[in-house]
Amino acid sequence: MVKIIGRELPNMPWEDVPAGCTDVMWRHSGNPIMGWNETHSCARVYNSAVIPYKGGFKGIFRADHKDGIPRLHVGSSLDGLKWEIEDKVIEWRDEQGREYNPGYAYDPRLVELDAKYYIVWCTDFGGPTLGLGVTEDFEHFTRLENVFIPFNRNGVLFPRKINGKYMMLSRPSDSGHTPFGDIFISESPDLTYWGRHRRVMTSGDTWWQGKKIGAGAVPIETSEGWLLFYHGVNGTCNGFVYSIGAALLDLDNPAKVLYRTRDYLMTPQMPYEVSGFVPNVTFPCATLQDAATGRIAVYYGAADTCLGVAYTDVDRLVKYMKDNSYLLATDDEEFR
Ligand code: BMA
Repeated sequence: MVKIIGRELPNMPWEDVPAGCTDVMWRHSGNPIMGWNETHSCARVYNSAVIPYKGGFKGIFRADHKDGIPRLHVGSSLDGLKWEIEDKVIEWRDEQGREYNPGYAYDPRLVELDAKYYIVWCTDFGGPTLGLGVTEDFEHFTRLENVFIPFNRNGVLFPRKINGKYMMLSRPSDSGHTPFGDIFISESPDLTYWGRHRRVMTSGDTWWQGKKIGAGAVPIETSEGWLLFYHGVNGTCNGFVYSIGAALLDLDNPAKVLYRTRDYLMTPQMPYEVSGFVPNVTFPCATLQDAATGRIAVYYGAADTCLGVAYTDVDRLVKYMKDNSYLLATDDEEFR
């Protein structure tokens, strides 16, 4: 049995695999769990991150406002499915106490690390790059140093130090819609200075992830390696299609890919995934998981319009990955 290494979370959202479903991941029957006009200022809530907090759940939500600009909001939930989103935008202060409000902020990831909650998001820094901030109570938010210079997106922090270093996955990009992109890893002694960059995974070969890839949710520590949900992008004549895949990274050296899904786990298929503000997008940003049962709930943005949940269990998924893995030549050691 493959085990999740971490806490038990008996109150996380869950539904058993539907009768007759042969897929490794299946959608929540009540999808989407949120979308248009959740609050007065939030036009659409989608690519967002959630975490267990004091017996319930907190989230950092990407909401595009009616001026079209994406911003970050706090949300709370008792069951991980019904959420109260705050209408006011997160107000950052830097470490000197000065106010900081990025021109735009999107695609947050959220991780508990050293008993604090860290947020990585795509921020305005004269071009998109990774912002980093921390909170202890989801009321006061401290902005830390930006992680990288532009252009970079899809920053995901590991939930613990590895060999004494903080580790972050990221996806160097361009200033626009980026028709390329691989997943890299960088390490830091202090969350300020980042280096020893390695390329972890490349796009290419299998069509669903042939254009670019990007880390999705915070990696889940398992007995077999770090389980990473990521997005893979295909370029069609009508634009990009964002699907969801998974990889298993070495526990001590997560620059090393052990297994990687040859086929996508999920691709835009449901009406709320294939139609919306940006059609054909499934974009994972967070998971909840229960170490006792191996249950995993994946939170993903759909069509840049709404938020969905999908389920899998770790034993079933890792077995599937081992049987259906497809490593690219460029995932090999010499390129790291
Ligand atoms: C990416 C990001 C995501 C978005 C996706 C599809 O570049 O901007 O926020 O979901 O494009 O539009």
